[in-house]
Amino acid sequence: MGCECCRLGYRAQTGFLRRFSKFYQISTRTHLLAWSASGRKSPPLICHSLGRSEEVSANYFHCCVARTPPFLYFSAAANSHGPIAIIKHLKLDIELENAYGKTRTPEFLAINPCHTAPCLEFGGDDGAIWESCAIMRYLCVNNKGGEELYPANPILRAKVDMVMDWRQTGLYPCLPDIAYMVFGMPVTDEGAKKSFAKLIEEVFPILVDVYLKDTPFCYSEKATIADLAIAPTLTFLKARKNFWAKVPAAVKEYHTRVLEAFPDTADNFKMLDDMCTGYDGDGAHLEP
Ligand SMILES: N[C@@H](CCC(=O)N[C@@H](CS)C(=O)NCC(=O)O)C(=O)O
Repeated sequence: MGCECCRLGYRAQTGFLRRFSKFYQISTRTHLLAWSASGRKSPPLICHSLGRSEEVSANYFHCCVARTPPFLYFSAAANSHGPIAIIKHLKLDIELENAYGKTRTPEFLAINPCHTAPCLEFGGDDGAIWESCAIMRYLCVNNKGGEELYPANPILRAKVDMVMDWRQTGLYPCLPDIAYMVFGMPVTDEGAKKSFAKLIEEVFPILVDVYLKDTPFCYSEKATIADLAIAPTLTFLKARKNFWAKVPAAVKEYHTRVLEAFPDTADNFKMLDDMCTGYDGDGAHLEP
């Protein structure tokens, strides 16, 4: 992302940068490219803060913040939880950027025409990738410690990949009608009941009796990205109180086990949990 301030050649003083970062609650990694202050007359600058480009101009103070990629654009939804958990677990130097309300903006669409979060922006000619499972694989393959979450053994890795594909094609399509009303999206009771019946009859038996048959996590003694793909999505079922009551104990225990394996992400998990358990609108008390 080009920055008008670079062209202008301003440079921040270290002390100012520190105060500015604290004031705006931006990380020290954020790069303050230029500033001018105290009545000095300067031309309008292009501000890239919060992923938006907007012209800023003030009488006494001009600033420009340009964060250094990579960033992970995330949402409150479960699709973002896996990538966030990896970034926190492996302590990666990747900034998190809330994509709420931004995914249909021209700036975001230029980065990700599929308008989805999570989205990992590399910056420059490298562009970005989206799709939560692709992001999780990329983060693990390219960072120290990643093998812990994405096993190197070819057979085990293939099974983790298989479970992740199944999550996208078998499990996830059952969830929108059950829970997307918490995001204000239209759903139907009929669709929710049908989806829940499929979860009970087909999806959960595969999860419990096949993927978790011999191990506490999918094909593994330790949590992997396959579990990060699956478990956070199960929180959605709490939006329908009477559905959640009928979720098998083994599925609930697995859900808890995985989320507890990533304590650094507890706040993100809790935000979705609060949204779902706190939902009391249409269909909240539907019988499955
Ligand atoms: N298959 C995608 C789904 C991503 C997705 O649907 N993200 C939603 C939030 S759950 C989103 O960002 N929607 C915003 C929009 O479409 O503008 C993945 O696994 O990452």
